[in-house]
Amino acid sequence: MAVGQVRYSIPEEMVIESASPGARYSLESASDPDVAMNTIQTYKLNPSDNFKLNVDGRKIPELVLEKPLDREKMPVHNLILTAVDGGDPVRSGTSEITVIVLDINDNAPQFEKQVYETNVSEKATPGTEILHVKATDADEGVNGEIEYFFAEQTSDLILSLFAIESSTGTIVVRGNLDHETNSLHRFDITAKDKGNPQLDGHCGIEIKILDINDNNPEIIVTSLTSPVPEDSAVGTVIALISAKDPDSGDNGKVLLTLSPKSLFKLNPSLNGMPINYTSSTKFR
Ligand SMILES: [Ca+2]
Ligand SMILES: [Ca+2]
Ligand SMILES: [Ca+2]
Ligand SMILES: [Ca+2]
Repeated sequence: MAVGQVRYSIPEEMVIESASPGARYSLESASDPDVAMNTIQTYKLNPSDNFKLNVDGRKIPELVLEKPLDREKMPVHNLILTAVDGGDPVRSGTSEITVIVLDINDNAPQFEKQVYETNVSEKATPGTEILHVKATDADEGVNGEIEYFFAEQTSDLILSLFAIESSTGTIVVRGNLDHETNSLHRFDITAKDKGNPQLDGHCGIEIKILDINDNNPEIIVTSLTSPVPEDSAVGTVIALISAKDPDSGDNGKVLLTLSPKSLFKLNPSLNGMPINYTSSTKFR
């Protein structure tokens, strides 16, 4: 009885092509020099989820793919074909069949998170690393090699402010960030494998730009009575002023003060700060 080893390389199933179910792989028939009942009567295959055995009229066994192969689940299938003769005593021989499943690019890169969020100071300089994104791809070789890019349709503003290292997924500052102009940036990153055809995956990025106190307060005089008549009564409103500071929180709060020797007083008002003339001393 033949004892041998057979090796097959079969692509994992993708669509209705390559090794789709029903594909047949002819196995050399085992040879048995005996004749009649003593020659090979049956073949058996050890249990397999993906293959079954078919023996045609000429008693040539063939391996039939019953279920798609998935290299990512099982890259190698070891099958044992047993040939049994009809003699007495029964004799049998086995062939080891090794099926190597060839990779097809059937997995898209997948990011570890759907959305990555982080904060960066508006004073961060170009080259500062902000964030790492990471995607994985279950395929083999180039089918599983990933590169990172900004998604198509990413705005010119984003492209001017941030950069991504395609091989590492590191996002760095590229331009000058400004909390006062944009305190939050949202964009998408695409991971592409190098298979043919190429598959891709996406994730979202949200970068908050943290404020620093980089703006001086500005005083705005909205109305002013000038000159002021010297007999103005104490309490006369002579100017409405306001102040603004585009920074956020305490960085944008403004405290207005007048020099202590001033003849004027600051009073809060709804729409600005009226300066009241409060001194009884007339001024010239
Ligand atoms: Ca694959
Ligand atoms: Ca892939
Ligand atoms: Ca400020
Ligand atoms: Ca600021």
